[in-house]
Amino acid sequence: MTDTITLHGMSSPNVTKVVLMLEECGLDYELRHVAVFNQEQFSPEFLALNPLAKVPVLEDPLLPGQPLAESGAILIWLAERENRFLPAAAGPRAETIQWVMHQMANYGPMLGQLNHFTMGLRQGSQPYAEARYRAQAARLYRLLDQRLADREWLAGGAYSIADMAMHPWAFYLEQHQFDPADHPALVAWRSRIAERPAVQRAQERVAEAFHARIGDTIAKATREDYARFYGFPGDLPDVQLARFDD
Ligand SMILES: N[C@@H](CCC(=O)N[C@@H](CS)C(=O)NCC(=O)O)C(=O)O
Repeated sequence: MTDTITLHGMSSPNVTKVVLMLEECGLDYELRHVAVFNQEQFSPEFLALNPLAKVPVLEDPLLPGQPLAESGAILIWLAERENRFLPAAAGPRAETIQWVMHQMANYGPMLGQLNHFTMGLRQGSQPYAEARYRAQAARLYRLLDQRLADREWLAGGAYSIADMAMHPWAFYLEQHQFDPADHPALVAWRSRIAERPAVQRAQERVAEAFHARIGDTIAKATREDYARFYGFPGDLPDVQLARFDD
């Protein structure tokens, strides 16, 4: 462990949300790329940091010997460490944590599954799964838009870790083929956040540390790498991966 904070990650929303917070707090940190498409998350060194083999993981000199996984827990830790972006008063604090949990329990898993069934696999190859997660995503995008219709920020009356947790996920709206015109409050909130200097700095750091590398790791990934990434013990079952289509 070094004297600075180290964030292990890749260019994904769960990692980006932590970089947003590190930048908002003006902390010194190092970003370390983990090649998840090449099984690096299963190396003994990384498994010692997170036995579930997922990024992000934060190593913080203020938590010696205690690498922290789970992006929501990391955001709450940093908010408490810095005493920022998580209101102190009981009601606003509970509301903010509620929306962090909401993102972690609903938006991350459901939108993540929709990504899996629409972006990784050959288009249209899993119609039931695609319809199931598209319906879930529709509910979640609708809720976000309704929530933001009469407030500037998601919770607690101020910009907070709830907004940071949700913001990187909200960019899937168009990729998931929902119409931004049907979600005007969501889109306005997304732009408000994107204008923050800390958000722009975070995006530069993520691009510099991770974006350039992810293309290489995907290009190198074998069927075995994908099987491991998707959690299958042997080779992939008979699914149609867009990446290996001829
Ligand atoms: N609930 C976790 C999810 C973390 C997660 O899904 N990480 C993905 C990248 S965004 C990962 O590391 N995948 C590699 C794998 O599953 O092998 C969090 O929010 O931190």
